[in-house]
Amino acid sequence: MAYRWKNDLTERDVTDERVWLNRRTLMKGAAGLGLAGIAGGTARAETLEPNSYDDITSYNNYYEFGTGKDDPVKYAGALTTSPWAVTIDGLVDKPGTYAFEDILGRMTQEERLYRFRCVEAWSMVVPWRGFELSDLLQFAGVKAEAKYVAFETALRKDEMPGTRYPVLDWPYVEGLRLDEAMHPLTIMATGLYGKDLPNQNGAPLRLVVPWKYGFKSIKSVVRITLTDTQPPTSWNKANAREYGFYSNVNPEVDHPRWSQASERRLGGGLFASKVPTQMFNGYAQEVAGLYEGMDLKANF
Ligand SMILES: Nc1nc2c(c(=O)[nH]1)N[C@H]1C(S)=C(S)[C@@H](COP(=O)(O)O)O[C@H]1N2
Ligand SMILES: [Mo]
Repeated sequence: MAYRWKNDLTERDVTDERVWLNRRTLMKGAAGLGLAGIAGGTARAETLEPNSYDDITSYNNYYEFGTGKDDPVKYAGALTTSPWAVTIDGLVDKPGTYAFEDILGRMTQEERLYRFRCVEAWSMVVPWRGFELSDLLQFAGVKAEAKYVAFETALRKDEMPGTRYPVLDWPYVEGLRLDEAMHPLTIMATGLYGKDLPNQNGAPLRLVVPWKYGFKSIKSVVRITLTDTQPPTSWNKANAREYGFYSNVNPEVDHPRWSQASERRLGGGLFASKVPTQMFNGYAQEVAGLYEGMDLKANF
């Protein structure tokens, strides 16, 4: 599928994008975020057009199945995703292990069209389906002492050939500050293009934090833990000099081995074009306030 960049954002473009957002999001957007922000309108106007289903499901990073971009599509089919349960523990009122279906039954699912920017400087636009992480955390009851949320991916050595090698310290773990986790843009995705997530994209349930580098969006989550200390994260453990805890998309802070000023927007196989990377991946209007007063070079 093709994509477009436009210098002028027309009313029609904005409306097109809003059809991916349900009324609930728009109401929240109107109340808390500003409609321009929710519609993806930033300093440089842009039309968000989703990558094709094929692009999104055939070029993946999921190291539990191998480090090649096509390893997940080849091997992730072996992952048993049903039954699935998520343990929610730590500083919550209702700790427990919840069946995936029981979680879904309590959540409101919606469509979200988000930019997705990998730290390797490629990007796509993905029409996710999911629910706000804040709704799940509210259901679990976050205790006043909680300051961070830790996430863990399933570890099944028999189903995940990549985990037989110490590429990362398995299981894959990630973390967010509580205010980042509670932000309305932060979702737990269960699908894309209106269908259940394919295994290579992190079935049945994965985090999506659109203003951070893709590796923060941890796949196939089995544990969510509320803590009062900053949790360890896989890529930071592997190489702290290259990958920080925050990992906000920032064109002004280069990765030690490559520039982050621009990215390759993938699309249609042959067509990938170089586009400037936006601060917070284009979501500055919504999230910059979370980092007010912080040195984003030191807290990369
Ligand atoms: N458990 C787990 N989660 C993961 C990864 C991984 O290797 N294992 N890769 C991360 C990286 S680097 C990226 S860019 C995205 C890729 O998501 P996608 O394959 O759906 O595009 O997943 C992230 N989540
Ligand atoms: Mo990534």
